[in-house]
Amino acid sequence: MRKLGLLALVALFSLIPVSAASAKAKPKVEAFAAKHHLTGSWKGKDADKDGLKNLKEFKLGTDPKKADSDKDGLRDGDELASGNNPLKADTDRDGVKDGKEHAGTITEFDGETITIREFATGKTVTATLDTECSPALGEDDDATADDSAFDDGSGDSVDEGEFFAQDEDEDLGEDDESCDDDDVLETGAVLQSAELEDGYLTAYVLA
Ligand SMILES: [Ca+2]
Ligand SMILES: [Ca+2]
Ligand SMILES: [Ca+2]
Repeated sequence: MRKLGLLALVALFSLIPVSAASAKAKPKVEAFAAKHHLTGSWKGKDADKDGLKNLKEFKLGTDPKKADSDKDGLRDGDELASGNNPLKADTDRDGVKDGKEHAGTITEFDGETITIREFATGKTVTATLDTECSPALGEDDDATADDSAFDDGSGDSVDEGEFFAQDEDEDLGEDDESCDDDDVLETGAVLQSAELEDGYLTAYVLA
């Protein structure tokens, strides 16, 4: 009798963690939905229109009602598209917020015409590629051009009005006649910066 009683006790204890675990998993999703006032078939919807469905936001720990959970200027969906952490404002911890160093992404490129989507506005911009390289490329690292339309702080400068794309590899500047732009211009590539001025798009592509 005593032995049977012990077995029963062991069996009872071994059941507790299992039922506790399954009971816990469900309320977590439900608590998330309740906290953010998500009802009905909320899992497949994108309440804050940031490119991430609500269930994905639950899994990531981001806010389904805030497009930019960590307030760094990048929408949660764009954080993933650009390889950043949607819960850290400065993913690479270089002192510059993610939104400041990730301007957009290339959505289409056929060798001549390029389309980018700006993270900040969500808008797309299409431009014809000017394959000429800026004369400023390959010069000294110091940003010496006074009329530079763009300075990302890395020292490279770009002449105003010229469209080109360049990655961060300084070797690109060695040959001004033919920059290897095509190597970095591909669908899905992330832009470090993109500036549209007087009909010219100047962009830097992250390597
Ligand atoms: Ca969302
Ligand atoms: Ca969100
Ligand atoms: Ca971030």
